[in-house]
Amino acid sequence: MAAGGPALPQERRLVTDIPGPESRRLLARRDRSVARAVSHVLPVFITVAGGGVLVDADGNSLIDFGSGIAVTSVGNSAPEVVERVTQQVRRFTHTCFMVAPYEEYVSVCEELARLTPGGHDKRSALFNSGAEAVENAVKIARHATGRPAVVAFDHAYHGRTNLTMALTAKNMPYKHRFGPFAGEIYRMPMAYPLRWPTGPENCAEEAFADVTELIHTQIGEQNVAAVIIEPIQGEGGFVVPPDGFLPRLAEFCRENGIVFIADEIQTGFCRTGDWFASDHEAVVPDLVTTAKGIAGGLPLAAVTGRAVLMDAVHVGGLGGTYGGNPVACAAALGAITEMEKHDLAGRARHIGSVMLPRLSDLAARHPVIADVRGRGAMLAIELTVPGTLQPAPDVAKRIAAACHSAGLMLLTCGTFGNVLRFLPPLVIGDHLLDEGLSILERAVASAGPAGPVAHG
Ligand code: PLZ
Repeated sequence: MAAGGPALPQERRLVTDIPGPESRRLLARRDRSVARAVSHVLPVFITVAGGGVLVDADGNSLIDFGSGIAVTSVGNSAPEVVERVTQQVRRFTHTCFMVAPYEEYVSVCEELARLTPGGHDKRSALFNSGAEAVENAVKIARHATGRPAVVAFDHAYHGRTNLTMALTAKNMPYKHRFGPFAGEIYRMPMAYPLRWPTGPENCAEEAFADVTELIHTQIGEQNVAAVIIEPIQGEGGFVVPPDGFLPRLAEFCRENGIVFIADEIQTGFCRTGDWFASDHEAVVPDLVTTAKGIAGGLPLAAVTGRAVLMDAVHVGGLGGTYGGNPVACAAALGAITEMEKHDLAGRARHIGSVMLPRLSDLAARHPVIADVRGRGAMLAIELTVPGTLQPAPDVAKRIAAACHSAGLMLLTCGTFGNVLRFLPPLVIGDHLLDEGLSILERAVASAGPAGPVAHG
């Protein structure tokens, strides 16, 4: 059995079409047994992965610019993760922390207290998925404040469960015909520099003024339990709010007894070049939700926050059968060790410094690229009909398809489906970054013009 991890040859290698015959055979099996609603970016079946590559059932080795949606930041099957998970699986796999506790859960909560923003007294509770963490953050905020309303933003993504669908902004594919949705969710304009009506230079100031006025007139500050925001929006298009917006929002929450929740599920654990994206402007959220990168690919999520808020909830009020599963906790402790040992926050900044100039050059040559944005190893380009803000999702789809055929795993995102995002594992080698960027450059050059109908 071939082993993954960093020892896997770090090379792009195409030996068949993408997808190849073996993947196509598995896809036919998939079609007969798996719900079609669960879809794929690229239907190649993976057999082994590590470092910056994914190897498929036909023996193709793809460059990974997706990290399984910002999860395998430490690389697939990272040595410390494999080691600790293996040991833990041999010792015991489950007790349920609510039945009988174990040290690994406590250690993860200690690490979360140490690494998340702010030096205040913190507590954490562990869950299985990002959506579950968000749900619980809202439960905690409502319980602690005794208030009902929750404020979320345009272009937000917080999950696919009922409450988190209500928080998520985009209809297709996340919400369409899945309602009715949870109540007391209020949506506010997002500080989106490229699309701010009076220009990016006014965005921070005016967005903050709009949000606070809408909260005042439509909800009433004293009715708001929480404001939840992704410090850099993920699925909604890698929207980076302008400097000043997040600190002012956090301050407004503090002044009005509103719990400020940073959803760091996609941005957290070194992805943006800091431990957390909130660190960039020294924002200290009251509650932080984490998942994805926390555990090197095993399912684990957390809510971490001020002890007074977290411990406001009655004993037994939070939990779940699998939350903080010991194997997932062992993986998290291994992943955090990898991040510190290899300074992966530094690696994320390095990746940004390699990719940003190349992307900016590309944008200068191709007016279909309206914006280059992001931080660290969370980067994106937004595509529009040249000279306009009209989204060009058709061009994004063609570029992604060309990259896929050339052996580069690439994801799209955005409310309008017109953003190409780059989320390589933080351990990816510079030669693969370089090769991936060259593939992207060729795909952009041959993508052709934006079509007349641009919405999807
Ligand atoms: N909050 C900021 O990015 C997950 C979604 C993929 P779960 N993003 C990937 C898809 O199409 O389902 C995400 C996120 C932010 C919450 C979540 C939800 O995390 O672990 O997918 O539930």
